[in-house]
Amino acid sequence: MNIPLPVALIQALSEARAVAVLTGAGVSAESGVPTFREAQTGLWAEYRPEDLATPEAFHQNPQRVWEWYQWRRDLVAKVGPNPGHDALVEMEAHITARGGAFTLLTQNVDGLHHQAGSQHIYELHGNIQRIKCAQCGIEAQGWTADESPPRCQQLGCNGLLRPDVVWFGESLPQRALQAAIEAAHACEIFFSIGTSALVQPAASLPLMALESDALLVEINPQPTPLTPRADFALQGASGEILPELVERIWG
Ligand code: BV8
Ligand code: ZN
Repeated sequence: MNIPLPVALIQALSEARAVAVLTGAGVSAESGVPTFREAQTGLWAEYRPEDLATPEAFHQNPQRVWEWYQWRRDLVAKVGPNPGHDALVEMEAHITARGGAFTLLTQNVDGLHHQAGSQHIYELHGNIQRIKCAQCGIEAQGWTADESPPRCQQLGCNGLLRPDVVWFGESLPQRALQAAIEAAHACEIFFSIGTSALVQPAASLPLMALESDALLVEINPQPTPLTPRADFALQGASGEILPELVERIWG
């Protein structure tokens, strides 16, 4: 790995009592999950994710949206966590072992942080593996695949099932957002990893951390609107930088 790790960052992370981490699709890229904004492939190539991940798209063409998520669920089911996910599990273990606070705020809906073993996670945009009814909101435990999308089996409902993710124009889960805001204000170091820092309100969390005098660390191969604000902008892949950072501190 040829990205130099600033000594000041190593020092600060060795002593930090409270760390918050915001992750985006880039953290799952090295697992083989396409990032949210990179061009889609195959039969979805003609669609932009932002146009499919909306209530309007689902209302207008429930089958197309259901099948896009089914394609993503099948893809995610075939992959696993990468060294970047694993390094975050290790970082959390070391920081909590010394009595510190570690909070993982993810925009990702693929569940890979859970799979890797991270503990203190808030899924700001939901989870693609969870299915709920668009009508009564109840989580579906199973469904018959004869319809696309399948129908809710709650007595008398028969609503359309949908992924339990936050679509554009929908509010984030209140408890997760509240916890994220608190963690951003309470932390000494805030990591923004693998996110284009475009989607609100998640993209405001690093700014809240800066307002509370936290050190801001960005890990991303491309510059983002956040890069100029970062105390440490590490330009590279999370699957390379995070293991190196953990190795340097906790060896
Ligand atoms: C809301 C779930 C309102 C679905 C997603 C204020 C200002 C402007 C706009 C708004 C605003 N407030 C609200 C809006 C509208 C909108 C918004 O933010 N629009 C933006 C685009 C301008 N926000 C909303 O609608 C939110 N809702 O605020 O509701 C409201 C308020 C009150 C009452 C009612 C309503 C809801 C936002 C959530 C949308 N859902 N996902 C699904 O996944 O299908 S967001 C979607 O984008 C994904 O969750 C994704 O995680 C997220 C962010 O994208 P990134 O993770 O950053 O992914 P991206 O591809 O963009 O970038 C990847 C990065 O990784 C790149 O930089 C790349 O270089 C890097 N990378 C690549 N490889 C690697 C890597 N990094 C590290 N290592 C590597 N190897
Ligand atoms: Zn229902």
